[in-house]
Amino acid sequence: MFVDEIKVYARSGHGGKGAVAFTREAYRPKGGPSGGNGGRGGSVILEADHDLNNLIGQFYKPRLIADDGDQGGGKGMDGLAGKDLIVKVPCGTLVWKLPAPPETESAADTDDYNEDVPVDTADTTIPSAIKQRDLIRHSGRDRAVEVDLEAEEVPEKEPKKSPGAHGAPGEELVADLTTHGQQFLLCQGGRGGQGNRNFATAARQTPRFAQPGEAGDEGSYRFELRTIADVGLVGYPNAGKSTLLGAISRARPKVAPYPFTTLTPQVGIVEYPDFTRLTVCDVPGLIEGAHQNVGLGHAFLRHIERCKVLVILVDMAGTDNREPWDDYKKILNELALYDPDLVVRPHLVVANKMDEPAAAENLKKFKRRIPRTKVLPIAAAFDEGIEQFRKVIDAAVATATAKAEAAAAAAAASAPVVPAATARARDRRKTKPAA
Ligand SMILES: Nc1nc2c(ncn2[C@@H]2O[C@H](COP(=O)(O)OP(=O)(O)OP(=O)(O)O)[C@@H](O)[C@H]2O)c(=O)[nH]1
Ligand SMILES: [Mg+2]
Repeated sequence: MFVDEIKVYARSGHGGKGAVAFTREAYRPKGGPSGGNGGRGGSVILEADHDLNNLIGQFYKPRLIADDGDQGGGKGMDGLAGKDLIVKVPCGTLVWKLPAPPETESAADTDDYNEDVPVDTADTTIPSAIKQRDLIRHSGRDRAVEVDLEAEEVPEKEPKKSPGAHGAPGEELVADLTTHGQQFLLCQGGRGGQGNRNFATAARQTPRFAQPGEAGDEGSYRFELRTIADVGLVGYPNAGKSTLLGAISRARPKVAPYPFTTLTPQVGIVEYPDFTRLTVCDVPGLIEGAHQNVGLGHAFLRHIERCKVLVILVDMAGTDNREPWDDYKKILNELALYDPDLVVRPHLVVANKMDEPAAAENLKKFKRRIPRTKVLPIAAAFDEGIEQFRKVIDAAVATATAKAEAAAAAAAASAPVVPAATARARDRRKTKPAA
């Protein structure tokens, strides 16, 4: 099972309470306060791990609860700290904090409501075949209200939508774990309380109180995996994406002549003679209306969001009477509807199935209809054009990386830099009292 999105509840440990204790031993009848401190609660920590490729671990354990700290003891003994809970997640996991649920109506409020409508004096009745009967009935403290289901409006079920590139409304992005070993403190453990020996003073030699421990953090989160790959393969189902991935890497995704063969993203590694590597991600096919959840919907597009280069693979043979130029436009449209940023991302157009008789004619028509787009013709199933494809994606990724680095350097250069000496002088001026 492939899990790339999961909601979890996380809670760190409660701090242990401080102890109230006094030393009594031979030759020290009034040894003074000796209550130890409570231990701190364990924290919930997320750690990125490159050996994982999906969030299945959290599917089976969606409640991430760390240990509480132990309470302090006598003789100055501090309580044991709660053990931190380290949760491994795949590299590329985004952590969204979900909004807190609205407060539910308390029992007291419900009682008030019932007081307003005294049960015994309620004169609302509905006719029945035998006799008039109460609309509101009760047995002991439990009361039931009869509801006319026909009159009630049943809200229409909305189709489940993916939260999109920027999360669902109300969600806040709190972490993005991209590199192996990177950690994020999701919930900080509560502090332990101080024991009474900390409160002894010359004037108060027998403090009979101690601090309680503090509660830890808690909250609901959504973990979302966005695969980290250099190149993303997108296209209609059956265009030959998996065949192409198998031809350029050692990945062996399932290939079959029916749509939606690939149900989960597949990542392959392309190796070059100079020992450089590229990661290529094949996502399930897209069709028109994917933004309305048609087919497998937009759910898997999150896996190509981080790709430096996109490859739009078009079935140039026009299988099932489809028109390649239409497929291309529809794919661009679906990408734009998911995230407009994806369309301006560098993308290559690759024409597959060029071994088929109709492909050459279709390619000519494609170039006529979409003139300014360069198309690379290949036949993935027969290894034709594969070597050139490997070179083209290598060059495109190198260009995209260089551009991104230049943009980052320009952004860093345009940020105002205050020399250290100037900053120190400014701070001195700020703190210096006026003469
Ligand atoms: N003639 C020909 N057939 C091809 C070529 N490449 C792929 N095919 C066939 O096209 C069919 C679909 O190939 P897949 O690689 O499964 O297509 P896909 O794009 O991964 O499809 P989904 O996983 O359903 O989205 C298979 O029967 C392949 O054998 C090609 O270059 N020429
Ligand atoms: Mg496939």
